[in-house]
Amino acid sequence: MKRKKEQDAYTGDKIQVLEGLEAVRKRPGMYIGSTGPKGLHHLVYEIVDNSIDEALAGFCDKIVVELLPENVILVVDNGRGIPVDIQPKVGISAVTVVFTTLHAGGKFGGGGYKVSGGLHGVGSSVVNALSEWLEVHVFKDGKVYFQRFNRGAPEEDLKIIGESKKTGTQVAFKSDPEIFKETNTYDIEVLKTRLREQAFLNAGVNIEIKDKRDQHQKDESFCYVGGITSFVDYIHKKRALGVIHPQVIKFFNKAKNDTAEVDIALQYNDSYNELILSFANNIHTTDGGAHEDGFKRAFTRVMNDYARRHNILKENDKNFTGEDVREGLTVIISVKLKDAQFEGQTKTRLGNAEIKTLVDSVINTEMSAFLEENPAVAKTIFGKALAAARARDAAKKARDMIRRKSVLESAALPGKLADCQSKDSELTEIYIVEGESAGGSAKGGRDRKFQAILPLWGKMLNVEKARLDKIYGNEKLTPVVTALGCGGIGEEFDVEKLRYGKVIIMADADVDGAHIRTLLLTFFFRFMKSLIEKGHVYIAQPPLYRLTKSKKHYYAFSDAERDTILSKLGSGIDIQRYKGLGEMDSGQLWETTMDPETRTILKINLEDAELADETFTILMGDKVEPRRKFIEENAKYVQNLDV
Ligand code: TSJ
Repeated sequence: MKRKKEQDAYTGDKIQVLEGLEAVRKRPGMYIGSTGPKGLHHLVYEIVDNSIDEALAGFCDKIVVELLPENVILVVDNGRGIPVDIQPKVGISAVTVVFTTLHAGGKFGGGGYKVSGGLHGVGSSVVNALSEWLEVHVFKDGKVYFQRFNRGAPEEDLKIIGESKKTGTQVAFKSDPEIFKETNTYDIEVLKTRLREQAFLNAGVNIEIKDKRDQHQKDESFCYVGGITSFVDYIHKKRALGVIHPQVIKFFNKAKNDTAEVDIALQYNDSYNELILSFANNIHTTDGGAHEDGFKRAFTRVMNDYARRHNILKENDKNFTGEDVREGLTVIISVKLKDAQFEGQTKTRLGNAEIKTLVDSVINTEMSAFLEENPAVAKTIFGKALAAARARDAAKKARDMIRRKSVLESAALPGKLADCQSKDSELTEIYIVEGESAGGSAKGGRDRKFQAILPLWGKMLNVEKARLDKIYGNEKLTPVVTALGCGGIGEEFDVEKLRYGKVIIMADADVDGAHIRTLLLTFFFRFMKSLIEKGHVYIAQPPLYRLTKSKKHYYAFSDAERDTILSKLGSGIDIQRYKGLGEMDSGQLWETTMDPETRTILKINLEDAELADETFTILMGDKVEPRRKFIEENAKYVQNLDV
């Protein structure tokens, strides 16, 4: 029996060793998710994560990330420097092992939990395997060590190339064009967002980013002594949300055996949305998991307990729901734990059930204590929760009424909808069109086999201020809900029932059009999120100009394009500027904007929609100053300021 066991273990080890960097180059997607821009950015995070680990170990407080010309990335830290000594087992330097062995990361660290590790936690050898070249400098023991790799293979052994008093690690790499579709798609804003987030999650670490490709980009450095407290602050300021109590509330708890810790910061604002951002080992767990579930459960219980004890909820009142007590709440949950288990398709859900207990106990003791010690804040918070509970009640009544009504009317499709003939949602599209006259042109121009038209008009309601009940009752958006056929909004929305494969928003290229686009995207983002997640939402791109020369028409979709066409055609040309969709006749609208053969439509992803949500909050919020600032900053992008 014993012999057999040993044999099995041996076989297991062997398999691991055999899996070399060649496997990474053969199936890069398995290791970094994709070979598109996401994967490219992922390389940077993998390298930076190593420096963050060094910072968390207490040996480094400064990390610099540079984007260099030719798509080269440079990361430098002032830590101890990767160990250079020869590993007895393999007879090569630890540096070489780090860059040539899969999953070598963290092997040299002493105890504790290795916290970072990117989406897939694959480490620096994967970056090396996927780089045309990679160079590492280690500053250590008064010397400068250097090694260069080509597509993962060392050019020479690690060697000493000079002397230096400083310590640290410097890695430069150029992603391999044989692997990545494009290697020039580094987006400084994407990198900044991620590095800023990492600076929030690792309080006190200074992360600097420099874009050396572009003279005009100013360097930025992120360092937050307040950690996730500053994160909550930042979110509220950035979204121009007013807070309803002055201080961010912060909790911290550590497991007795030191295998896990929980960090939570929260604050209420005067909006009706909840925002929970959760992280496990510095990885954004967009699908939540044990830490988030634990928080929600404990938070709801603590809030109800307090409300009962203080007679905020009377004997006959029902308990608050989780949503009631989280309305307007922004929460950051950051847990660090040994052997984090990431689940789900995208590995963005934390599995470790044991973390629930830790989250539970910190909320139980500290949130209760906070409420007892801060009765004025408690009063404000529970005022909000009570309002939310009442609104929920009203929403339910409104919903029931609509259901009853729709049964009576046999769930009729909206009267304004010009439906298409096909019922095959793989092929069909619905155009949501602003304005009655544009709706007319679209109905005339469409291909009725697969294109449906739903015109909307009139002033829209303010989604930000309205709760579910108002949305249900609103005559402008109800037709959208019914036409899509997904059974409602929020929890009732079932994307599987969607009647059209593409939902295309078609609005004018002016301020009002931008407003309606923002509003619809915000509506989808908040109440039909999976519609966006599944990639069903698009923006139509109508032309801005029509140029006519000798009875031939040319359409321009931007000022630049207009100028190009002008310079090609020469002079006495007629230029028509389209102020609105309604100015185009059916034929023109089909030809320029609706014909799948010639049109351009813009696919909306979750980030786009989130941005719309933020814009919306600014545009609709009570605060005049951020709105004025937003309009000023964006005035130059707005084509047609008819104010
Ligand atoms: F992984 C990597 F090579 F890509 C990389 C590692 C890239 C960058 C930019 C930095 C680092 C890195 C590694 N910075 N700091 C460290 N530290 C260690 O590897 C280290 C140093 C000393 C000891 C020790 O026990 O003495 C242990 C470790 C893990």
